[in-house]
Amino acid sequence: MSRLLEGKNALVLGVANKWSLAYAIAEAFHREGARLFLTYQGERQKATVEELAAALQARIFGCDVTSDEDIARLGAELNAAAGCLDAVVHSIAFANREDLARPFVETSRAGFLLAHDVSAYSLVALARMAAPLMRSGGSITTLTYLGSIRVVSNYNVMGVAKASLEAAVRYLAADLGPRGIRVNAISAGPIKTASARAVPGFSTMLEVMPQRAPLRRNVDPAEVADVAVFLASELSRGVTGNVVFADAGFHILGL
Ligand code: 1JT
Repeated sequence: MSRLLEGKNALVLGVANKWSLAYAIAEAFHREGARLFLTYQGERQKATVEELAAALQARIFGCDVTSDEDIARLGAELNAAAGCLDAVVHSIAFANREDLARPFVETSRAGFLLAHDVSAYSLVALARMAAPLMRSGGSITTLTYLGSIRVVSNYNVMGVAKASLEAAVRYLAADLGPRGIRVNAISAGPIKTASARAVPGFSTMLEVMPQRAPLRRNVDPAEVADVAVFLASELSRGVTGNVVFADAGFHILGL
């Protein structure tokens, strides 16, 4: 069986630990023959990401996506190490815990800007850095959640940041399409990652899925990762500006 990402250079941002969706995606990319470049944020994560990267024969680079300087340095490091890039996976989001726990109407200006900077603007900045490295076209994929288009309890400012992220996917797809660069999002169902655990009421979401979702179950990181493989591969060469739901069908429900 030929592998779907054989010989492709892929940058994956957002690996924090082995439960990260970004890590499941990196594992699937490795399985499919990609050469991997992972980023970590800050010295605290370095050792963890270093260890995870070793298993995937991946190179690692430090990058805080709120820093233009860090993104420029990452671009230069990738150019030196790989010369060109075929795929980018953006699996990064942040909001203050208080902003998730409080009603959306209470969101502070600083909390709103931080959530949007880390979770949405970072995709724009990374796309601008990556595009010149995607010399023979490429694929950029980000991760989103249903809270962008529906009101989900406790998601609050993150839902608004994800709405911005999904709109950015469409505008980036239009800008970069003429250069053969596709931009898409995966809307994952609830999955128990470290980020998710930090959110009040998250367990309820996991319990509702087996009762209500069309497939009557939760999704796992490997299923999200396989959609990411598809979006980075030639199988999706005609797909751009899209949001693909990997959520056991939950998003279709009215009720
Ligand atoms: C962040 C967090 C972004 C949790 C996230 C996220 N995108 C999805 N999740 C999981 C989730 C969270 C809630 C939810 C459903 C899924 C936490 C840190 C900031 C970034 O609704 C109950 C709240």
